[in-house]
Formats: sequence, C-alpha cells, structure tokens
Amino acid sequence: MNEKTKQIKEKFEKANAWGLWTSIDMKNCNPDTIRDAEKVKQYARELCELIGMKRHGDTVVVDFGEDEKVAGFSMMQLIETSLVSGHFVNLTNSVYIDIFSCNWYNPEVAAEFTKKFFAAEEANTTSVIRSETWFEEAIEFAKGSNIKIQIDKKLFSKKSKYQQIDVYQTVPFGKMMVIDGMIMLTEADEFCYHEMITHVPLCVHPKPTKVLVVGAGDGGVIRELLKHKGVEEIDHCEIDEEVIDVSKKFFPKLAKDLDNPKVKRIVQDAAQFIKDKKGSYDVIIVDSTDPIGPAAALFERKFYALCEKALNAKGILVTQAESIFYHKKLIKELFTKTKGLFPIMKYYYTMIPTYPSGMIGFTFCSKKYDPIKDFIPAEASKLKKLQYYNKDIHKACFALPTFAKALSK
Ligand code: SPD
Repeated sequence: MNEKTKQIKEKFEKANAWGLWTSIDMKNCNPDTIRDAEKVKQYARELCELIGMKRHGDTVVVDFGEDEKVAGFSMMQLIETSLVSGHFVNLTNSVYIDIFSCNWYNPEVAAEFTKKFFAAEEANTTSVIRSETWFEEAIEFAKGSNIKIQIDKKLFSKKSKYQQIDVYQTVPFGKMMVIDGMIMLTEADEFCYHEMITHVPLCVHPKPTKVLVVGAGDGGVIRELLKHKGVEEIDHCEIDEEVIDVSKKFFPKLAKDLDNPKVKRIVQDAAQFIKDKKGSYDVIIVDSTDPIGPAAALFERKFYALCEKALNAKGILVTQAESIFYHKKLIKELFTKTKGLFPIMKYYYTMIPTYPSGMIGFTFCSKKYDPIKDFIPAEASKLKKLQYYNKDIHKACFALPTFAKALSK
C-alpha cells in the first residue's frame, strides 16, 4: 500500500465514512478490449473478485452506438455494497470507470488492475471518501483552480443586510470565517495578514496617534494596532455590524480589543464617513473583503482620493490589494487610476496559506514617509508576541518578483 492509499484508508476509518468512490480515467486503451462485451464482463468479474466485492446479478453491458461521439459500451455491475460502472469511448479509446462501495477496498489495487486490463497508456485515479465535506471558494480567480479545505462542521450561517456570513470548523485550520463564499480568515493563519497590514505602516510613521480602520469587523487589525503604545484613538468604520457580532462569538482571540476604550465604532459606509474628514488621521488601514459586491467601491480612485484628503500631511494609507498571481489587471489598474494622489505608492505582500495563491498584497500609499528609508526598526523591536512580522520581513516584503514589478508602476 503506498503512502497515499494508507492516508485514504486511515481517513476512511476515522471518518466512519459512508463509502469510498474511485474514478479511473484512462486514455489510449486497447481498442479490441473495449469493443468486446465479453471482455468488459470479464473485467467486472475479475475486478470484483480482486477487491473483495460480492457481485449482485449479471454484468450489464449496453452499446450506445448511434452517435459517433458516444459510441461505445456502458457497463454496470451491481455489488452488494453498491456498484461498479464504466463508459467506453470508441472514438478516443478512452475508458471511465467508477467504483463505489460502502465497504473498504484498496483503490490502488483496483486502479493498477484496471489500467493493465485495458492496456491504458495513461490513467488518472481519484478517490473520494463519501461523508467528507469540503469547502471551496465561490469564485475561482484562476479558472480551474480553487482552494479546498476539509470541514468538520458548519457553526454559523446568516445573511446579513449586506452579505452572507458563514463560520466553519475546519479540519486543518481551526475556525474559518467566510463572507459571500470567500475565505476571510482562519484561526491558524490570520496572523500573517493582520500583522502585515498593520505593523508595516505603523513602523514607518514616526508618530501614529490617530488611526482609521475601514472594514476589519473581525477585530484582527485593532488587536495588532493596540500593540503600538503611541496609538491613542482608533476610528473603526465597519458597514456590517453582524461581522463584529460573529467575530465576538466565534473568534474571541481576534475580537478581544473591539470594545477597547481607544476604539470608536462607526457602523457606516466608509466612503460616506470620510467624506467630510480633512487631515484627520496619521494612518488609514483598509481591511476589506474582495472587490466584488459592497467592497468594490473601496478599490476605486474616488475612495483613495477621499482617504488622501482624510489623512494629515504626513499620513499613510494601506489597503488590502489581492494577489499578484490572480489579480494582475486589478493591481495594475489600481496603480494607474490612483496615479498622482500619493507621492509614494508601493505594493508589498504576505504569505498566507488560505488565501488564493498562498499570498495577498497591500498597497502602501504615503504622503511623506518611504516604507524602507523611513522604517523605524526600534518600533518593530518593541512589538511582542508576533508570529510573522519582523525587521527583516519589513524590508523583504517590498521586494517583488520580476513579473510583478511592472504591475505597481
Ligand atoms: N481574498 C480574501 C481577502 C480578504 C481580506 N480581508 C479579510 C479580512 C480579515 N480581517
């Protein structure tokens, strides 16, 4: 038994699974074998014997011969614990086998035998344990690619006035908050994001006293901000109060400082709130959802211009700015359309396993301070109990791969 099969078996037993499904997709099979109904029946018999499945009734083999596209046999063999089926495509000499059984069988043995029997040049085997639940994000940023996380159970689900909010207990990453089908955070890796969106600007601005936080209803940014002793006032503008309530209930480690006396909560659309703020803030942090739905406006020049106005003469704005792998157009456009607003505008990033492509970036927009030249290592050194941010990372996170440099010009 190879390592993969061992893992499947272990999971199958642990999950008290309802069954194991295996698909074996094969290309360039022996054309004579797949056109011979007796051979196909022989395959079903021998396979069942090999993997210990008791056949129930005869093997049914039907020829769908009319249309060239679907011409070829279809086979079905009931077994006492479910069934084995197959589709044989004459046009391409491909074979698609499905085995489903409530009892355990060795998928590796089944696949090897099947590949050999039909003399397939190529075979692709997939096994799925039925009863497992997996979460996949609602939007594939790269078509044909998605993040897949195993779920233990769904803990919460509600449609707020603005968005669908779900909380899951995941197998690998602790609890996970999902908004409109997209991962917002998991307990296991939220620090990668919250430390980086917060400490980078806070270790560049020499006196960040008054800060505006947009979004961030989970409380992660506020928790990090309060590690800087100089921060005296935080205006927290979150449009959806439900996110705050959900975080307080399910993510107490993130939400612990949401009601700190330094924090003033504003439940409002950020664009409305900052409209008449002039020169009010040292730092603005925009921790938004993805640029779809309510957050789309936060990725527009109009909003960046409002932030520029709301910052004082030496202010810094940092925003969530997606992935250099999946959002090239968005990042490029962001830099193009905000041209001229800030004398210094850079892109930096953090690694994070549960965001698409394993990373997420930020825009660093500054009226005076350069993120590298004006970095204050002493401030970084004062920060305790961090898991991601440090002095080396501060400098390294602005170094972009060659293909991404062009995006932020
Ligand atoms: N693609 C995910 C982007 C989410 C950014 N914000 C998450 C909120 C965490 N505080």
